[in-house]
Amino acid sequence: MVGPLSPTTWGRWVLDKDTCLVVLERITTLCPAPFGFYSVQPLEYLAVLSVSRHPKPKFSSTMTVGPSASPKGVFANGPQRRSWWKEASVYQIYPASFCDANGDGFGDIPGVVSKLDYLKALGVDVVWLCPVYESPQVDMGYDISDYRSIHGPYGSMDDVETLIDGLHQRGMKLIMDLVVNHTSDQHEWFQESKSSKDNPKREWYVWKRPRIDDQGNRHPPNNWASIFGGSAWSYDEHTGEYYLRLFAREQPDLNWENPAVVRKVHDVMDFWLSKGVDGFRMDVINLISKTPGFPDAPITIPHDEFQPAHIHYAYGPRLHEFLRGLRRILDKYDAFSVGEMPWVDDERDVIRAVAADRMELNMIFQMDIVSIDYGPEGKFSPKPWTLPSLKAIVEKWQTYMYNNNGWNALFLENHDQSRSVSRFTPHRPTSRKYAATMLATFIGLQAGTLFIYQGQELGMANLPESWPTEEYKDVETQTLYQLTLDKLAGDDVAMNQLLGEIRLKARDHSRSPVQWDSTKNGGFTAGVPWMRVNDDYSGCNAEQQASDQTSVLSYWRQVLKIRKLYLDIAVYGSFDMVDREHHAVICYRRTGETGRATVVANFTDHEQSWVPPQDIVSCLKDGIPLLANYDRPAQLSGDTLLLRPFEAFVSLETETMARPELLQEHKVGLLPQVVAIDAHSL
Ligand SMILES: [Ca+2]
Repeated sequence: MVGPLSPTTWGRWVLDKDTCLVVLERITTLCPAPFGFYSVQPLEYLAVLSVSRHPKPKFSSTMTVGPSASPKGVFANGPQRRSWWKEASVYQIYPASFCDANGDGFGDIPGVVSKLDYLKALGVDVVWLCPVYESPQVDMGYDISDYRSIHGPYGSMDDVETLIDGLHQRGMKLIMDLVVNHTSDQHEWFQESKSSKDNPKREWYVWKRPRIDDQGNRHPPNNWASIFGGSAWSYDEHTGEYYLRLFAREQPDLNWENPAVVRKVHDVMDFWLSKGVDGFRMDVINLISKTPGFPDAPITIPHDEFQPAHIHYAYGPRLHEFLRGLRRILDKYDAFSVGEMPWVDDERDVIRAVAADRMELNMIFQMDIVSIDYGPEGKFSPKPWTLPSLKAIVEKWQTYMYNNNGWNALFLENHDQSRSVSRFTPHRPTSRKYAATMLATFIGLQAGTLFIYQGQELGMANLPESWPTEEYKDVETQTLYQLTLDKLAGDDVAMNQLLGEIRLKARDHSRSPVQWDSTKNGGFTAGVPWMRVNDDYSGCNAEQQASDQTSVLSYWRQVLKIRKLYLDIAVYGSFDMVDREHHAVICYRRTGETGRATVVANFTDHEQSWVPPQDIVSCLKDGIPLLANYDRPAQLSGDTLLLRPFEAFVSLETETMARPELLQEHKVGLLPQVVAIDAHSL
């Protein structure tokens, strides 16, 4: 049927009575098919043709994938399907550090309620609230002991209902965390499960008999390592068996092979969705299906008793079935889902979970950007990164999702990452707002659903270098520091390197309290904050920035408005990277049916000369400036663009350019509206 392609290029056939779905795993040549020849670039992957068996076959669905795939390729993509969650901007709240309403030093839900007008003014559509459920807080709320009640210090169920109502009254939505790979060991389900081998809930968790060696010694049932170190199994003396826990011993894994567990998870989702919650961020959702039989993991660390076992749980055999089950519940409410899927690196595996036709997740958090500086030994080993490598990641996911009817979640920060302005730019205090607004431009004009983490909209930075390690509260940071101190005592060079990495990447940086005003503790609490407020709060806080048209906060408001005003371009448009190689300047274009935006950003703290391609030059000459972080336009000298430190702007060509009356119709006033920042303060 398809001439010179060898049988190995045919991935698999899926047949039903009417159609024959052919999946080509890899195409490296001109590809003849019953409908003519298709020019496919070398090393493009995975073309899916749906071919009717009727006499006049035609395409019903096509995809091209791969590093060289182009939106203008032969398999043209149809228009992007529109959905409210694609057009939404999401604001993530880490409740302990957001706002403390009762003065006990911990943020709480009434604190969130008190800031709803602030969030509305920012222009976000959705609030994602990290776990606030009943929990012993072994893992900051990701160990839930009751899915239907609220952790006391955060507030009450009434407070959650007030929050939902307050958001809905303002036209915003709420998504909550769904943590269902595991529960807390204090959950009543686990308490019952461990009470005896014949308890009805025994099979709600994964219990296995010990492995006994030739000398009669007891061992865990297999060699899987816990993600937190040591064995993935904990022994229960009372019943003489081990239970599986991929994370802490206090976080037993639920047994998704048991239909009763799946039903209970669906019930929990129904409970919250019927209360008015609009969707979920799903914690480590790819781990819910494990290889049956729990075989040993391959030995990749020869001297360790326990081995990384991602191969047996990161992409298990029933994952897609389980995700479709979750989706059926979400669809009853037109609700939203974003999945966390660690250790799934292959884009083909990702698309199987997020492509629109798959009816699984809406999108996942893909981690390539936020692990760009992970060294050979992980997060806290150093690795210099380059702008071309960042551009390659951006281009890969932007074009891949566009071409495959998938969707990106755009983010530079969250509760597990440090502050982006400190991590990705070499800014000084005087240039911070340029750097922060440059990053807002870089991420904010890409295709996908935009996620902003609390304080990012203020350009909040990492903790001061002068702070001692005792100010770092995160168990990850403290454990690593103490272990390394024990191991490397006296090796000042190695310890200083570690400290440098902690100051750059520790999770503590994003967990310091939000800086609301210049009063004591940045207005976060009237009491003693659980974690020290960053020293810079008097110069970097929401109150001051709200009334300053040149602030980082004002700039973010503009970015969010532009996404709304130019949905066709900024949300649904195609993506083209312009100059892949330039070491300092990033330029990309977004093209929709009504126009095109060109985004330019200087990632460095000094001036750059850049010679753009000719069509970019004409766009810069003729386009209207939609957004810029300097008050005067970048200078074009001949064909060379001169960019100031961290300069970023967006230039727009659209059919409405010559028709100001159309611009008048926009809800937020005339464009272009350029945010002016005083260049002399650099
Ligand atoms: Ca409180």
